[in-house]
Amino acid sequence: MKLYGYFRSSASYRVRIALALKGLDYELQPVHLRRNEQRAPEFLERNPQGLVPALADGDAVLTQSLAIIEYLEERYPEPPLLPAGPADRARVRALAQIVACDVHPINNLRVLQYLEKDLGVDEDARAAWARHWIDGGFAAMEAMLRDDPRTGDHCFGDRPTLADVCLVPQVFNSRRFDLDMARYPTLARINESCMRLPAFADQAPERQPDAE
Ligand SMILES: N[C@@H](CCC(=O)N[C@@H](CS)C(=O)NCC(=O)O)C(=O)O
Repeated sequence: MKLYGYFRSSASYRVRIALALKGLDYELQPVHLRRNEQRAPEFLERNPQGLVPALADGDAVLTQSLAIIEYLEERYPEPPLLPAGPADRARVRALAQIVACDVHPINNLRVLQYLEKDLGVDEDARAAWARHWIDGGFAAMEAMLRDDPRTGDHCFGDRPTLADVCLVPQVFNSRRFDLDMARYPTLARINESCMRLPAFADQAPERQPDAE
């Protein structure tokens, strides 16, 4: 497999964690977002959306981090990243989608660049924008997780799931906007539990070969 990604991309970080949790080997092909390599014709042939990550597996080129991770889950079921029961699986997916569908898309590079270049929004206001939308998602996750008996060392029980795979990169991303994690003690605790595992810690952006 070949992963097209960027060290600081949180969607790429999700896929790196999933690959690591499943113990899968792959080749990393960096796509430098600040140099706009995601918009180069050869990358657009792989992903017409011009976004990382993309995962090539044989002739298939997969895009969208959650679709990629679900593909890995189906192809390499062990260890599972989703619990067994349908309602539990829906809960884990819901937590993951708060980050992946409702928080991250309004804070990614192209959105922040649009705010800056097209709408003239200054740096402080862009950071306030990001904090506002991350806070909305994190506050909801905190409320869902805080007193729920299904919460353990991780978002669901004591083993990492898709929800943790999405949470940790978003926590990393939030530091760039000076978000105060003390407001979300359960999320902060789960993030620490995850970062004690090599599959999460080794995939941190600063540890990637393309890190600057
Ligand atoms: N929903 C997509 C989001 C992908 C995405 O936004 N990727 C960002 C990096 S985290 C990107 O490639 N940004 C390039 C740009 O904004 O130009 C996924 O989960 O894969």
